[in-house]
Amino acid sequence: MATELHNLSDYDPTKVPSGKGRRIAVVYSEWNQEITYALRDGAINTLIANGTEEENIERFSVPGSFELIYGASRLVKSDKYDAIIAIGCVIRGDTPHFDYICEGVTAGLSNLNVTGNTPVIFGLITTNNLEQAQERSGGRLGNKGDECAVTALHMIAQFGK
Ligand code: DLZ
Repeated sequence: MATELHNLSDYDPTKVPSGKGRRIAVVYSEWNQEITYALRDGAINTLIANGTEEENIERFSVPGSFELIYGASRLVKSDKYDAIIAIGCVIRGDTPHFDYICEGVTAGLSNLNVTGNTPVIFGLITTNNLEQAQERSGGRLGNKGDECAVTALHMIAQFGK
């Protein structure tokens, strides 16, 4: 989680395993796209900066964060990827949808990590307002997409497939 003391984009490049030859899928939500595109691009740029070839990174869009579950599930089943990064942004409004979506996506992606053999990285931002989301998608607190990319490379290096 981002805090005043922890910037999401801070990492030590000498401690990040190389992404060379790794195949990584990035599935992202179109809902709140101002945020999710910035997260997606952050993840992709960080993967490339750490050696992943651009042609080995595939992008898949889904309408909303809830559809990340199905999208990531299909990608796990394809067995084509070393890791899958799931990116979405849910902003609390005057709707109970916030809680349902956050809980649903968290449970769905968690379940894929328990049952599948491809790590699914949790790139869902859940915030009270747009400003907090902006702070975490390239703003004051860094970019959660960067953190997801680094996490994916660590998981691949640690567990392989
Ligand atoms: C319906 C909905 C609402 C209210 N808010 C968000 C949101 O903040 N972020 C997001 O990614 N998706 C939202 N959605 C859409 C749902 O994720 C989903 O696409 C629809 O409920 C259709 O299944």
